[in-house]
Amino acid sequence: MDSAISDARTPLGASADNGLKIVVVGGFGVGKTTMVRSVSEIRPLNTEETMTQAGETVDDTSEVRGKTATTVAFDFGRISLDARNVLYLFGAPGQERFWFLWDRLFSGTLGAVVLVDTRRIDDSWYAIDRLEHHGTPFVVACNDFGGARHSPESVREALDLDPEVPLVFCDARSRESSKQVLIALVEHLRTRIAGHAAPPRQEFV
Ligand SMILES: Nc1nc2c(ncn2[C@@H]2O[C@H](COP(=O)(O)OP(=O)(O)O)[C@@H](O)[C@H]2O)c(=O)[nH]1
Ligand SMILES: [Mg+2]
Repeated sequence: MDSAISDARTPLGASADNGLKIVVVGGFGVGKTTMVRSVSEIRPLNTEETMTQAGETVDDTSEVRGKTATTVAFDFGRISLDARNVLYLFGAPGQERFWFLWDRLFSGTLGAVVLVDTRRIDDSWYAIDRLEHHGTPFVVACNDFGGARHSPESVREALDLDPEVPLVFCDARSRESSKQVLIALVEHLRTRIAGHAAPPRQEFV
């Protein structure tokens, strides 16, 4: 991670008056917190809590080696696009016990990134189901945890993805790679908007 970026507390420009919101969702340990941290220009506010023994039977950490913190509420990061437009990033917890937060979180959302760990594809189903239910546009990003890389076709099939939903591979620890995921989402949004007469103005709420 670029520490010069993560350590900076860049003040938000006074002229920034248009907030755009993107959410990063997916199962436990897929790299949501990592991605929000990688691309954010501020030290992201997050609510990582050291996992206690009480959570041991609740959160399945067997596939997530070295993970000692869990996101309690959500991650929050920010990217200034230009003098007026600011992108806010929210990383939403995937665990079932936080699902009540989701509907509020999705209001006013421009689009979403669904992060997938290809070793645990099923964990991201719920996110996709909720996004489709809300009509929120999204891209699917397979986070690289090493090992054999799955073909895009096999991931699409496993997730039963609509052919128009973009599928990309990324490393959430890399700022550049995470940025490419956001660009894929923005391009997807532009393609969708081009197909509609009047693009709705989205506000951060
Ligand atoms: N190898 C690898 N590890 C990653 C990647 N992204 C995240 N991790 C690690 O996976 C663990 C879970 O990531 P985290 O961002 O906390 O997941 P979250 O529960 O979705 O917020 C952490 O130990 C990260 O350092 C990645 O792209 N590659
Ligand atoms: Mg997290």
